Amino acid sequence: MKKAALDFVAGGGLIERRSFLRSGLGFTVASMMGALPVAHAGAATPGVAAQPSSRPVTPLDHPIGAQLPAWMKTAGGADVAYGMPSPHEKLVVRKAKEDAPQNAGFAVWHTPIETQRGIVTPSGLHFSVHHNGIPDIDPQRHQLIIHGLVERPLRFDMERLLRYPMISNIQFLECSGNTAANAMSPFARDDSCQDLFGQVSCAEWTGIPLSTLLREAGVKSSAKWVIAEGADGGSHTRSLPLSKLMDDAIIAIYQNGERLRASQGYPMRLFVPGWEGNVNVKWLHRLEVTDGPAHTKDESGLYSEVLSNGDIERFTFHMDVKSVITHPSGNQVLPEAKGFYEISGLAWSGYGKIRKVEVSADNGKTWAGARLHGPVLDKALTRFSIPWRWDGSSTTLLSRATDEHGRTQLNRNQWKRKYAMHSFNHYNAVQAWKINRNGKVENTYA
Ligand SMILES: Nc1nc2c(c(=O)[nH]1)N[C@H]1C(S)=C(S)[C@@H](COP(=O)(O)O)O[C@H]1N2
Ligand SMILES: [Mo]
Repeated sequence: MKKAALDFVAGGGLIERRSFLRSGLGFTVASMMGALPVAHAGAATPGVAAQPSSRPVTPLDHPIGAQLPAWMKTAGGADVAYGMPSPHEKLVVRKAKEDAPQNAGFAVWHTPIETQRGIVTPSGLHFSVHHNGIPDIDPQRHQLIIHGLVERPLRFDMERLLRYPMISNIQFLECSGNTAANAMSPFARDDSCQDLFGQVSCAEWTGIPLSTLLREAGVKSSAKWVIAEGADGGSHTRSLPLSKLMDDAIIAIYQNGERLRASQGYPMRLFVPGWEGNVNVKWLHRLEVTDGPAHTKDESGLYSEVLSNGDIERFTFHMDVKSVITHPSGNQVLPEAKGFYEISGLAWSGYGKIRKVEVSADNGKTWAGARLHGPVLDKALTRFSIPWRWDGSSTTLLSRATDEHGRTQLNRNQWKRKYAMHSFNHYNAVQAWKINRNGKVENTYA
């Protein structure tokens, strides 16, 4: 059959995904790859975006006799009580942020988002930020207290709390300092996606709607805010508007179907969908209902933004719309020029659902809509992808997300003009990855 021409939707080799998927046109991933077998992306470069090579199977390919691998000739090994990733995946791990003094109680660990597919972050790879280490809490002795401007102050132990009706949602969590290096560094650091974007994760969070407990306590009419305090050594404390907590916040007890990891706040945390990481108080033990914010140490200095005109934005809770191409991304190497690749990435918005993601393969001259993979959930990571034929020349890949409210991403120059020189929180500008002729992918400022 004669091959029809591929439909390109934008410059730089972006392919119309329906033309690619349509049967009968003769475009297979294999037909679009170069003639040479592709070196398989080994464990040394986890998550590299190359497709594996495929070629017709010959009789010689069938393993027979002595060629059978050892694992086909002997009984397998024993299983374990709690499953772990394959030892062959041992390079897929969280990474401690270099400039955080890990041993001083303040620690930041980044998720390797460029090794993930789908939208859910495995619990052991969830990013974490601890201002004062991980407390070793005995769940038998842990209590949650609700007091302040309420009719009936309440005290819950775990046993009582676990009897309440629970809800589950798949939602992202992002530190307001995620991608700060690209906001602050005058030159684009040659870092990986994990280094630059690893302070975002997405999990299924299960717990008790806070509205249930606050209603039971009977919130007084003068109440406007709630002070949430953690039981860690530094008593991490944030003030939150009562309206948001009544709306969709939960006391999270489960993460991806099992009890919270210690790193994520065992035995319970506040989960505030779409809002900056640090208000999601881990190891939660006290909620005080008040008529105003407390201006705690954790909110007055650390988590405010300075605008270029000198004004300061305080209580900037929402994480804004943002996206990043994870495949291919910084420090990866495309194994073959002039080949087919699937560009894939993640988009999210603290305001709601992602409506569209546009991708450019020619540094912003032209754009094409990527496919959003379902489910597209409220305040969750959303997977997008678009097929791409790289012609081997140096180019720059960009992604730009828009959410259901029409909020979209600024480019870096626009973002830098909006905020003061050293501002870095809530950085959500369009990310650019440079593709070098030798296949190396590099962080760049477009
Ligand atoms: N009690 C307590 N809660 C905390 C913190 C903390 O240090 N102590 N760190 C906050 C910050 S800055 C972030 S970004 C999120 C990170 O949540 P995670 O570690 O589960 O990813 O937790 C927040 N909640
Ligand atoms: Mo954070």
